[in-house]
Amino acid sequence: MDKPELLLLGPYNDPEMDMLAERFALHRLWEAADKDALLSRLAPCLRAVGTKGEVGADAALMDRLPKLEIIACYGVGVDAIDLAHARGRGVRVTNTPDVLTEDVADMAWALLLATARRIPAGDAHARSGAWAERAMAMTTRVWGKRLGVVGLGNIGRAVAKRAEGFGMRVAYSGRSRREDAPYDWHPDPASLAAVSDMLVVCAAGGAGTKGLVNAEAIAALGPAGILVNVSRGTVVDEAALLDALENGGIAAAGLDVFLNEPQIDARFTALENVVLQPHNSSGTRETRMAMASLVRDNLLAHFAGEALPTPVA
Ligand code: 8YV
Repeated sequence: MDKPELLLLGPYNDPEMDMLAERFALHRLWEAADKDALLSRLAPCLRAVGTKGEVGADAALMDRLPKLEIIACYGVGVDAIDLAHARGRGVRVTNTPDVLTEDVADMAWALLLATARRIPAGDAHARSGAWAERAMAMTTRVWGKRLGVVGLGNIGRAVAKRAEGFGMRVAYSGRSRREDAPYDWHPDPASLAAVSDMLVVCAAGGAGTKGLVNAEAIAALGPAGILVNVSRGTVVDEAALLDALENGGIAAAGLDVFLNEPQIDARFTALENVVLQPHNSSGTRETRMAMASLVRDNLLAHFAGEALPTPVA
């Protein structure tokens, strides 16, 4: 039997695409010299699209593909997929929850420790020979401090759990109190920031959380505060964050996500009090393969007429 066709909107890692190619006839949109021509050629029969968190799928793309039945997202965040349009068209959407939770929490902690303990500056100090001349500048303690988690979903909980090992007092903000969580709840990031030394942003992206961590929250974190973001650039007021980082409004930030990725605001690269990552929190070989496997399993289930393992819509 012929393999079903699968249009990938953006690249996965090579071993993952090789794995998908065993079961699907892959078409790589980003490599097409004439994308429009590829879409036109596929339109009469293409039933499945694979995308990724930051690429998503908009209404225009869906409408180019009248036979489209399913969009499988390699990523948990589906904020860049027009879910309402997919629902209206009867297009199923799947994502990759759970498999990436612990890696994203690890990255939040890596960024927290790297910013507070100034790991990149220490590395440069040891390499450059400056060590023989003088001690590096003092850093900030992490253990025992007050951690605020914005958004206590699976990833937020995994971040909070790691804080136990650091003897930290944890609080969180979110739309509603989580009765099963042993932490103080705050209704918004500003009141959470006021009682936190460090704020880790884990809330899902999308219209409902746009600018959730606003200028008021950043100001409430204060001049000694550290902000980490592993969710989406849209969740933080980036202009307010840049102002605060430049003017001493907060001490430092560890950022994996930005507005306008991958062309991030050049003001970030001029700052010494930031540690930057290229949207790579889930970027371990193990997790990325698990994500791609879940993309495959959702697509295979769909083509077999079985229940989807991880449906969003
Ligand atoms: C990925 C993500 O970096 O899960 C998400 O929502 O943004 C990330 O895990 C991305 O989807 C892979 O390109």
